Order: sequence, then structure tokens, then C-alpha cells
Amino acid sequence: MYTLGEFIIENRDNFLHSTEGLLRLFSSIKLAAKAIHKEVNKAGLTEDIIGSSGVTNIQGENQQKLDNFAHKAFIESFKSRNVVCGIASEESKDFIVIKGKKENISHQYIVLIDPLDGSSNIDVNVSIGTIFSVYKRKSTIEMDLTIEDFLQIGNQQILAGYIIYGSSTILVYSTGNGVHGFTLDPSVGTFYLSHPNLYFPKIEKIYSINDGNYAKFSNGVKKFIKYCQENKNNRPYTARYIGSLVGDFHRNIIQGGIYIYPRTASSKEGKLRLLYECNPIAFLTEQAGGKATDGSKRILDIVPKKLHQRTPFICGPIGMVSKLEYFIKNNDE
Ligand code: P6P
Repeated sequence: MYTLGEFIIENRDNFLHSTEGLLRLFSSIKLAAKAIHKEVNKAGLTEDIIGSSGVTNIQGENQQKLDNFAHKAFIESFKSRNVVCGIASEESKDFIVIKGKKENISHQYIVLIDPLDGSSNIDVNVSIGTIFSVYKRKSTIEMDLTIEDFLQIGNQQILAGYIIYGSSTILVYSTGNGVHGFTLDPSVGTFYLSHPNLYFPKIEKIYSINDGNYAKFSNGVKKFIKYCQENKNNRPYTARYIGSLVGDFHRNIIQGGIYIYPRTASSKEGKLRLLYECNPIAFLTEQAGGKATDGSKRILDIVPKKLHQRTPFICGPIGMVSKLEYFIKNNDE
């Protein structure tokens, strides 16, 4: 049973950057993930972590107490390992600079993170997750960090992944050599390899979309939903949507399904954030043999302009994504 650390060392020849740096990054990520796992698993027992914090976050969303806890856990954990020089979080308006010893060459990674995605599900005990995306800084270590260090194009990611806090806590990541999942054994606090080489199955089974927005979808998206519901050629597909991107994606990459959060009449740019939700999930999607687009353009080729910019987001098996793009192209443009 490989631990995460053993797996990284065993596969160090596949990683183009510093293995020590990657081990330090994961040391921080694992530390914060275990702290969040502990809090998530007792939500409901102690009043101080469920429910709303009473604070509206920079997204204008009602910040859950656990959101705030998760945000702080990652910031503190990254600070302690002296490997990350800057963080952009869904929970903070501007990027956060982490001062380190300038001469420390491993102090060169940029992390973009959604500390706890789907947190409205905390109070109803539905899986939630952390999503992270890592780049090397563009500015030299003598310079101060700039926004350009964070507005990097998705195909430059050196590491992307998520942690799902569900029936078990699983860390899933890719450095560009396949997608691998590690399950936390809470009794010893160790992540063990449980899902090597995750890859979309050939059978396409599931479509995930918030059907409550049907009236606001474009004709192309509506036609695709009807296509999924037709009774022919291995359809109808199964509809599954839990309102938690990490939960829906994790099920879809294992069972074979498409996740769709398109533009709607009321939100022209969709809802999901490019830098710390769509880019990392798109990276994993492609590494698992799938496709991730905004309905026409590859997500990983979108040039970011703002830290919290949104994008329509479709990810899943190539056949399903291409079929939806076909409907959009022939009905919406
Ligand atoms: P809706 C959670 O807020 C999230 O960012 C994703 O995790 C999830 O897939 C989506 O939004 C749910 O949004 O509008 O369907 O409730």
C-alpha cells in the first residue's frame, strides 16, 4: 500500500520540477486536509463549525464557518512549509503574499484554491471538497509578486487536484502523468494509494446539471438534456447532481459522466471560477482522457484576466462533451 509520499518518490522521474518542492507542497496540503477532515466529521456536534458565519464573503456568498476554517487552515499550513510564495483563495479578494527566505529556491510556488467548495452542503451532510491549482511563480525571487503570477493560463499548471470530504476523505491529483487518488486512513493519519490511474470509463452513463435552471438555459443546452433523456442508443442516461462540483466530478470520473454549468440568461459567464475551480478540474479531466471546455473553447487555453473571473464549464467524456458542443454550435451561435 503506497503512501502519497512513497508514490511521489517512486514516480519522481515523471515530475519535471523539484521533487522536494512537491513533497513540501503535499505536506502542507495533507496537514490542512486532515484538520478539515476532523472538523467536517463532527459538523453538527459542535455549534461552532456548522452554519453561517454571519459574514458575506468577497463573492457575496454567505460564508459558512467551515469555509473560513478551511481557508485559514490552508494559509497557515502553506506558511509553515516555506514552499509557497503566494496564495489566491476564493475566500479572499486579493492574493496573499507569503514572505519567505528569498534565497530559498523552493519558495517558488503559487497556489490558487477553493478551500471548501460546495459548503452549502455542510449542514445536510453531503460531500464537499477542496480544489487546488499550483504554478511556478513567473516573477523572479528578487521581485515582489504581481497579479501576473496568479493570472497564468491553465495549461501551465504543474499540479492540480482536489480533496473530497465524503464517506471517506480522498485526495486526487495530477502532475501531468495521470490522475491518482489516495484515501485517508484516519486511524493513522496517512493517505494511501486507492485509485491509481483514474480514467473516464468507455461507458457514458451520467449527466450532471442543475435542471432547476432549465428555463434559463440556451437552446443548445436544452436540446442536449433532451438528447440525454431519449430512450435509444444506451440512453436515457442517469441524472445525478448534488450541488458540489467535487462530489459530482469524483463520481463522474469513476462512473462515466458529464458535468455542466453553462451560461444562463441570468449569468452570462456561468457561475464557476476559472482559476481555482475550472482550471484544476479541467487539468484532471484531460489527464483522465476527457475534455473540458466553456462550450466551445478549451478551458486550459483561456487567458485569465481577473482573479475571480467566472466561466461556463463543461467537463467529462470526450463523446458527451463534443455532443453538447455540437448542439451549442448548431443552436446558439
Ligand atoms: P447551483 C458550489 O457552490 C458550486 O460552486 C459547485 O460546487 C456546484 O457544482 C455549484 O456551485 C452548484 O451551483 O447553482 O446548482 O446550486
